[in-house]
Amino acid sequence: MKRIPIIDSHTGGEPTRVVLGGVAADELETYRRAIISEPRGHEVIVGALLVEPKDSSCVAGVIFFNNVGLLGMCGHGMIGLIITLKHLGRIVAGEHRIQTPVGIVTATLHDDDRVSIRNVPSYRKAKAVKVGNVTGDVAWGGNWFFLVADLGLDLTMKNIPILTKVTMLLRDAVRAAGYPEVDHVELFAAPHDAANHSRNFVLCPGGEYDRSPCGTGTSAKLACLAADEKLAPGEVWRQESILGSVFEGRYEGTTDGIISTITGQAFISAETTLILDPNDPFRHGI
Ligand code: PYC
Repeated sequence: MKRIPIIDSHTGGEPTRVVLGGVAADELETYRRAIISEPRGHEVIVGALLVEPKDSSCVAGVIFFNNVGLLGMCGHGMIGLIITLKHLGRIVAGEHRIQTPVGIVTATLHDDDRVSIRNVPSYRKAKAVKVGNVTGDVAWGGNWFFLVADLGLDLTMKNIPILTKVTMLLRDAVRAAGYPEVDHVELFAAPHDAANHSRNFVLCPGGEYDRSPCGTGTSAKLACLAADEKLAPGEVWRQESILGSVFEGRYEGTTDGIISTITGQAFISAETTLILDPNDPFRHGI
């Protein structure tokens, strides 16, 4: 029997599964789908494999992954990881550096358990890219996004099938238009709660939608707002998800783009061990 200890959490409704052991970084591809996909998981889960950091100033290293591959960074996942490390008694309130494959992220665990993550640098690569009759920006926030404002579709739960279909078509189109790196698509509309600035729908690489407002997507949005001079450094941007959960973002300017800080909250939802029975035909996931 293969045993993989995990802790599950969710950040604004979006799940994170932290893998505490049982899988080395070079074995991740072998076990990735067993950890994420049915029958032990669900396609929407983002995995976070804890690894030894190469940089000794970091409290941990992490490799994020999902049902189709690896993720450079993951905002909601980083918030979930920090709450998991607190749950394990490995960290207390304060600042903690975490090494990711795309750079070091500084996370602050606040006394009230909110978490702020100071993300890797974000920037807009291309403004007003036209795909058919849709125009959007291509930006990096730790992952690659195509960001489209006001497509005219209501960003509500009942529209999730059509929003998923449209964003998948947009992703194919923007890749064909010369941006093959784009694997997330983010639609924006007016917020439902007047306390917020915007509502989003985010298509993730494996075809699922982000239940949270998407940390890296919010960083990409801030990079576009900064480039358009629509948001000043230090000003707060409240991004609402399709569920109504909220991340608060702000940025500092740099010559290479922006450094964004995203604040949210995560909750532990399970602590268990996955078991892969060698006789189970679905031990590696469906
Ligand atoms: O919060 O950055 C994020 C994220 C990426 C994919 C799912 N969530």
